Amino acid sequence: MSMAQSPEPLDVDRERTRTGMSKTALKQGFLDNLFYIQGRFREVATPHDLYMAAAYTTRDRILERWIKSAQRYKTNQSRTVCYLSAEFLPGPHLANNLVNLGIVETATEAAHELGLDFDAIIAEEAEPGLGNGGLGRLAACFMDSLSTLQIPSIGYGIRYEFGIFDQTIEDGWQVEKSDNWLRNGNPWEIPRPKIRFPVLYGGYTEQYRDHDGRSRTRWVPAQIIDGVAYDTPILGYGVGNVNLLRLWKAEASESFDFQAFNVGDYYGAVHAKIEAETISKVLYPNDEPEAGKELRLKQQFFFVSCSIQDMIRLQFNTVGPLDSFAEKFVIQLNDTHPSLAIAELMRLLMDEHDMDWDRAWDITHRVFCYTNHTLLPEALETWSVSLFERLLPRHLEIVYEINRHFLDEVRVHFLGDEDRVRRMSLIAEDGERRVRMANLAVVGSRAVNGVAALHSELVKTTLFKDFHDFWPDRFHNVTNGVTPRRFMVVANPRLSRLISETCGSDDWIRDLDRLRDLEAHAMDSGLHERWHEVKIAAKRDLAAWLKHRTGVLLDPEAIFDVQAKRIHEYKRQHLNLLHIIRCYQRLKQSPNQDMVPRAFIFGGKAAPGYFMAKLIIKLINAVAEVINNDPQINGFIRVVFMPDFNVKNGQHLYPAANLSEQISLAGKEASGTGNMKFSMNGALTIGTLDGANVEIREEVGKENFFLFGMSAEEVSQRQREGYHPWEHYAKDAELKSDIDLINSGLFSHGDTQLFRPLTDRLVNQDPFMVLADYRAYIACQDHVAEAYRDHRHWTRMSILNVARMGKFSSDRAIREYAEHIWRTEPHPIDL
Ligand code: GL7
Repeated sequence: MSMAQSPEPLDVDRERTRTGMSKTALKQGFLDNLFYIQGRFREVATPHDLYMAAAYTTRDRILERWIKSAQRYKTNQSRTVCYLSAEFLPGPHLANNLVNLGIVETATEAAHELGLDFDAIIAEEAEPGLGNGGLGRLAACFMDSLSTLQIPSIGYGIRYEFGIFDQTIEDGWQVEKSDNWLRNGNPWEIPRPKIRFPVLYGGYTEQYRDHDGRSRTRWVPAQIIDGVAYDTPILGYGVGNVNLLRLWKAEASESFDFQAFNVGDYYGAVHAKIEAETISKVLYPNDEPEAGKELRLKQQFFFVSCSIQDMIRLQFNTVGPLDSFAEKFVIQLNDTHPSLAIAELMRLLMDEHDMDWDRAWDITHRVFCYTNHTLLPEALETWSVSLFERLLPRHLEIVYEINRHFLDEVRVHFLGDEDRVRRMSLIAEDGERRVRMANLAVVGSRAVNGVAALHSELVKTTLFKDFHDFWPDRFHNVTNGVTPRRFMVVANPRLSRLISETCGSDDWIRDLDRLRDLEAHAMDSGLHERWHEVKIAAKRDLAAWLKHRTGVLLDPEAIFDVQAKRIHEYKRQHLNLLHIIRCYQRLKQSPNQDMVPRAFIFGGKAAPGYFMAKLIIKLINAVAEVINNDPQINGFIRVVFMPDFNVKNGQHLYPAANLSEQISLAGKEASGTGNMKFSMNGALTIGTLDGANVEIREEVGKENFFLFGMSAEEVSQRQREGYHPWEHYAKDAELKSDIDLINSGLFSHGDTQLFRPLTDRLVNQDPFMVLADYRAYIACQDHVAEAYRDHRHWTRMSILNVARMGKFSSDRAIREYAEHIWRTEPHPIDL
């Protein structure tokens, strides 16, 4: 046998044994971990013990690659991407790591031979819910792709002790339960008690002269808290590269504790400890910032300060002098939450490392890049100058100084345009003076990007128009993507197998454009049948899951019409509801009509303080209760709210959807990523021309996408002309009767007031123009129903949707960042 030929199976087996990947090695590893780490033997092990043993066995196999990666990156002095994000939503690690290690089958067989239920073991893992939604999940997808593309990187964030709340539904209302995800231990993280940095708060600054007689600034803080690193390995798919997710936990600074102990103030020391630890205690559960929350600002500075100090440490450990910091590192700011990093790097370079302003600024503005994720004005972060000054007095001085230099440039460039200067300033002066974090992020970064083509265009023409006039080359677009490992291979193994068989290889998992190979089979009736079977099987699984958790029984033959995302008025779950009420009224008026059965499925959390979003959840459940129990409807339409939508539960949803609801008001959803996850799993989209929907439609073909509603341009025109929702209400008899039915008390046991805040808002203000798009939406939904009747045609559209989703892999997004923004290279680690 020549060397070029593939080795014989025996060699594969020997190789797998050597690397610990053989079935025998996995079984032995599992039993050892059960014994030596969990202290259990098979007969008395709890499901959680079994999960822990499986997780450690998997982690053991990642560690060798991790150490190799770290060594290699160090000797190469590799340029490293530091992804700073207040949120990471990785989802359960075990199944994903098995996929990326390429040992799903071996592990399943090993478990089987040990008499274990492997699915149950995988289901045991808690969701690490360290994020709210799209933004945090994007960070996790990017970490997966960075490793898969072999790009050295570190994800920096906060190790929240309590992540996003668990949602339960009680009497139709959302009830929040705290998420104690660390309760049973976290086998994936490695604490690094020696990687610890002091984080300073409060106090004052003073001037002094250094030994060369130069005037310097010293910050005398009022409080010092330590950040301790906790590392989670992030393994790439089918490669040796393992990158680092480094999350910081807040602890009382030892020096401070000792001080208190020394003066005998035991209780004071305990108090300081408790207060310190609150900083990483809990994730703010809002997808937009809550004004003025001091703890939130403390959190942001906490992780940013630790991360920058860590990078400086790494710079000294590898390359040496700080002058090449911007060559060694690129820092990507995931939204404005970490944008204090700009001021913190300036401070450290000047106050701790003796640099003058110009040198420090030269490094700083070359190292940072910033991604904007929203145009919603209420989501743009600002901090009151007084709070900022109280917490970060030195940083306020630095922000002022950045602003002074910057506004001087603006004045020279736009002579006499003081209005523009006022708009571009880092400080808003109208009313209470506030620091504009988005302006800080743009000024401090060499590249700014939006997250979908339309969004990036709007960033340039609306939100940052003044900045784009000034620095046109600074602005980019990188359309979001999602990882096919998590959202296809892990979530939908049946479909993944079918795709691999049809395409003759599983190369699509690392090169999603290869899904195009499916197109050649889009008319193949054999494939149609199997495609349909795969979808039905996923629908049966979801139906069983939902029956168990909600008691509602869905018919797997019905259209599974799914809207799963945060509950927000701009996403317009209430538009979906109006269509459901329309279907209901039609069926009541002519019970014998030939309607295509539908299961309407919702999922999503509402921010705990967002009254209208919570009322929408209540209305969904109230409508569900009436419709599901109406004997005349007889299950023809069903409505169900999936409680606690998160990464883990979403994995049941994406494979089972026929129709994906992406119905936000055009111009409001920056990108969306759920739209991609559904379409990759063969759902067709009903959607507006918003966010990445625009590009999804371009890719899959307009004939395979259900489009409705106003464009972003039409929306702004209507708003300029003056929008009067009550005219729609008055003129459209069906719309009126749908809204009136809500007001009648039918869905609220006769209470005609319960949903009034919602219906009044629609009829009188309707900021997200639900009523303006109602007619078009209903008409489009009728098309959907007609299209679903033709099974062959629908299946063909479904296949083509999957075949043409290549663009929406996060691998493509990361490649674009690497090439156009970061200028980073792959550093492969040999297996
Ligand atoms: C978001 C956007 O709303 C969403 O459209 C986008 O897909 C996501 C990732 O870029 O970022 N912005 C934001 O603040 N949240 C998002 O999900 C919470």
